[in-house]
Amino acid sequence: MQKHIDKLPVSKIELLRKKLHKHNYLYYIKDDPEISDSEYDRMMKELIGLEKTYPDLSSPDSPSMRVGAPPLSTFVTTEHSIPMLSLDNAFDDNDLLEFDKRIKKNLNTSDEILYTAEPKLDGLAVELVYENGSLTKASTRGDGTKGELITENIRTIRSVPLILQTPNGIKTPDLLEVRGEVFIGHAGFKKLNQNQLANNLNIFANPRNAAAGSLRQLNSKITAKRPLGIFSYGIGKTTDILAESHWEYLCILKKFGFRINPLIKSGLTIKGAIECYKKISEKRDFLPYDIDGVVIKVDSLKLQQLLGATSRSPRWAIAYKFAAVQETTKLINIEVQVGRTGALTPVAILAPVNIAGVNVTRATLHNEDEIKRKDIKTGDTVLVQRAGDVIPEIVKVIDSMRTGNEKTFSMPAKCPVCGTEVVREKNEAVARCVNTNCPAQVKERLKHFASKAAFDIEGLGDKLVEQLVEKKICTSCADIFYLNMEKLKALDRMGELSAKNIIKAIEKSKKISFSRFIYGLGIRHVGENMAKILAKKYKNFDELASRHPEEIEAVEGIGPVAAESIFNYFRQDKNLKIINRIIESGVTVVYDSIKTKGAFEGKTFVITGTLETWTRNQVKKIIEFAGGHVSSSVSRKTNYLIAGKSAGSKLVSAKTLGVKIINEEIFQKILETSTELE
Ligand code: D41
Repeated sequence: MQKHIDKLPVSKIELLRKKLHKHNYLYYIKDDPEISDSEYDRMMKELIGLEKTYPDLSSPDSPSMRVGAPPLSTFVTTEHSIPMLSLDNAFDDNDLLEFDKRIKKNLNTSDEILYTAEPKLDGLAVELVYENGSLTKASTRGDGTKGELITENIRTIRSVPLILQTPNGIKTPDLLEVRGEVFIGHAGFKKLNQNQLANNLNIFANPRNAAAGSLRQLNSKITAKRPLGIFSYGIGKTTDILAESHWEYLCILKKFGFRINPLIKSGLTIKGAIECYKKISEKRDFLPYDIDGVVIKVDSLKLQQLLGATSRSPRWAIAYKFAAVQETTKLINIEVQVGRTGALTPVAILAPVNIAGVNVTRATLHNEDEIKRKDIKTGDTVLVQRAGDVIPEIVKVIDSMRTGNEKTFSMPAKCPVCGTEVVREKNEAVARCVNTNCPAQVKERLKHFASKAAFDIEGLGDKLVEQLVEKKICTSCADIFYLNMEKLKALDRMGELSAKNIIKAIEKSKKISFSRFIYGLGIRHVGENMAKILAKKYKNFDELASRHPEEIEAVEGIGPVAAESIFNYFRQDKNLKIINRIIESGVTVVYDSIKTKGAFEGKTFVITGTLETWTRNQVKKIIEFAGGHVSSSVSRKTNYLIAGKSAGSKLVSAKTLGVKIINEEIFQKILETSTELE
């Protein structure tokens, strides 16, 4: 009997997809629909029906994927192939003229430089990866180096092409990484909050928070219901794209079907860019989405390349920010905080006030001179401003509100925490507590050390750190690694389980990259990015500690002040002792120069004899990290025997079986040169 086989509706599905892609583009990118919404919905319904019946024909590129995919359990992080740098800021015309001067000086030219000016969307930067014309990966900017994989969420955004358009048969590149800003417009934001309210859910303070919350949904079906949009502003890594300017890049992106902000202007001199900033500022209140400034970019890609970047941002771009939103409130008190480096920072305690959607209760006062200059007194009514993510600050005192009962502030002569004399060095605006053992400093150093970007010790939060320091259980970061159940259980509100979890988290943190370790030390002027640069440049602590300031300063991305600070840090015996104690506790540093990951994939090692520079456990951890395995006895399957001093019977067996024998020195060499073992 012959079975009846349904003819697969391949061409029908393909046609529907093609039509839906086209009408999606006409609606969301061109803003010029050809068919009614109900016609679109009907086609989509038909497609979804067919894909349900024939699951083998489903495809990640299908327009139906915009409704969301099955939920994830966690987000996976992913590395950007080219770091997504930040933008430097300009706050007035003069900053912009200085930027232009710097560029001319760097390029050693007096020729006019041409710029593009684009509205700076107040959303979240993302990267979209297209392989052979299809969207395969999308991620958040994250820390610039690594972001979270949010592919399914991005697919739900209607203005993101799932497949690249190829008008007039333009060739699709094998690889195209597109960068853009995801945001929620005003109308969508209003509707979303009405909806949240109606469903008894929290409302979002502002469109940016709403966009961030929507992108970070594990369930993309929720994201699909959020009114997210995107404007693309640049290209990351790519193949096959020939362009000479940023403007050309944008035109190519437009052809591929990306939404490009219509207010972008190119071919501007610096004066023209300032004019453009003014025009965009005037339009700001009428735009259907939030912008917080104008990004000015050198147009020529060749000049961009010549200018390069610092560790933080490209030298060829700057964000000219709009003046921040301001409110008035009462300054109730001025507290003095002691930071990680001993710097005393006066902080204004304010009567709570909502500024652009955020509840503000504190503002930084920077330093004593700033308070004097602005004539700020306790009890004053002050104008407070908040700009983007920046800590709120006081703009000025409202003189007319003074009653005469205001109190003048003076910096304490002694540290408010440890009582040590406060020192303010010549040419420095900050006063410092010079006692490096000051509990406030130790606490801040510990918090920094355990923070996410450093040793990332879960559970070692502010409250715990305060107790550990106050009870003198930890006087330095190294003490963290000598905590045990007994010490932890003696603390207030510490149960058996919490203590166990903390010990576990500490153990977990003991394998750490060189850059995180450097960052965790909290050396003045060494941030995350600089720590990464140092870890790439220097093999290990010995090498880093032996360098002179001039040598360190010669490294791209490191300035003279940081170089001096790094040099001084390693000249202090106390610091070297802390590093040694940390390493002695069993912390394994994975050096950048050691491209271990996968280098020992599938290889079996046996360790024998007495090792001199490593503990057996360290060697084991490194091998396992690199994908290898450590076994206790030599067999034919053993690839390598690491032989220390006075090796015995295992060495004999290895020789008889023809197993390759290496000593510690060779093991280290293999790691450092990242030679793949054959
Ligand atoms: O509209 C924006 N928010 C925007 C952000 C833009 N129009 N251009 C940008 N260009 C860059 C460089 C020059 C570094 C490629 C950016 C950003 N960066 C950016 N967004 C978030 C961090 C950096």
